[in-house]
Amino acid sequence: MSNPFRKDFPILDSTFNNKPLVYLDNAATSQKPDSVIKAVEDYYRKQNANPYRGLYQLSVAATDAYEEARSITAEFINAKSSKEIIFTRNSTEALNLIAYSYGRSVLKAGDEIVIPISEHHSNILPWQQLVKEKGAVLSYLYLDKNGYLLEEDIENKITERTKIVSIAHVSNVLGTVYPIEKIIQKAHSVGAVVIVDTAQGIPHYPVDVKQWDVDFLVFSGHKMLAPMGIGVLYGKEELLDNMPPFLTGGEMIEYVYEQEATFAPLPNKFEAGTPNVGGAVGLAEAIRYINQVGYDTIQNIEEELRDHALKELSQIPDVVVYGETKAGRDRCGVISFNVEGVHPHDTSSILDADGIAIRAGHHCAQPLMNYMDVAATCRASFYFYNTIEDIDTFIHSLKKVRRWLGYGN
Ligand code: 7TS
Repeated sequence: MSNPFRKDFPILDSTFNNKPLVYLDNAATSQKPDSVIKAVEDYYRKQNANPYRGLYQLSVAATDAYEEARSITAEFINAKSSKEIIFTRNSTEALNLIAYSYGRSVLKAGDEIVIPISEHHSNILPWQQLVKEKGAVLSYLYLDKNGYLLEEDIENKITERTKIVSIAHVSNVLGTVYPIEKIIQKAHSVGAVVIVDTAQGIPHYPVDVKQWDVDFLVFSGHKMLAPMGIGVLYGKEELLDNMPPFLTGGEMIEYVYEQEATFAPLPNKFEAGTPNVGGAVGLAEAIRYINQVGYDTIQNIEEELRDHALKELSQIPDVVVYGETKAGRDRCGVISFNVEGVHPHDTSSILDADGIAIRAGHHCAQPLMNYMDVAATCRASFYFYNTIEDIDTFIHSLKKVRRWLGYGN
């Protein structure tokens, strides 16, 4: 294998049924390099204590490690200040925080929240709850058959009534890369704030919050080489400053009286309870690793994988690919497909027998499945440690699926 990064990921040496693991479920979670595993281990071996609370040196070391991770994260997305970085468990928690804190305090009856139909449930359900509570409206942007947002929807549905636009950077089902800058400009022109869910974006594309002028950004560490249980909410300082706390309790306070409390300044106001310091240390190391590899390299490898996979898939009769079937910069290496006449769970199980891990189901995007009029799809998703050989093994196995199920081709 010519990919120089594979050796850094110990799990990729695993075998299943005596077949080497072919891991193509990177949109669900990425694998972790040795350096991240070691950074987390070192933290627990040498620096673990409850941060902020202790006045002894070990607690100060834990606090320093946590705050260093925050600064590294701020720099990674070009935030103005590390006060704008709130650590959460994942993207889901970050989106809930925005809905319950920001959304609840600004939204009024009749106001509108606009999201694409392709969103992950984590970027739908918090808004559904909020609009019910407020008597507001959840309005959808729809897609053309290639998975791109309809121009007329962007033009006509983001209006003076729109208070929030919340959109994924990259679709977790179709791999479409959405026109974030255009959406932000349009939303700002009507005075709406924009939330970008880059859970599927930032593992593959650089993000610069200042260049985008985005109001809120969320992502999950575990999809970009870091451990599970650490996520990020970025918010413009002036927005975060004016928002009420989401969760309350230890470490997010300034002073607590019998009936009242005052809250800590940013970022601690939004980080109630003992934080995931080990996770934050792992995230900082993941960022170092990604920076070392470089987004240009990541994209070059992934584009080659994507192009090869789309070409090979197009040549298998009875395989239908959803969304954009041609390669292009606005489509990344997340490919949803079905084998005609075969339930996606069966396809996934047959591939699993060959050691190939893909996803099958609704991918937490049921409104999109309904819109596309399919119950479920298979999904293969790539990362820079995958190889052309991985794709070839996957394609080879996929070609057997209908035959195994007795279709005779
Ligand atoms: N937003 C997007 C665009 C996602 O793809 C996901 C997870 C989330 C939010 C939620 O992330 P979490 O870390 O809070 O769970 N997507 C997927 C997926 O496609 N398969 O498994 C998880």
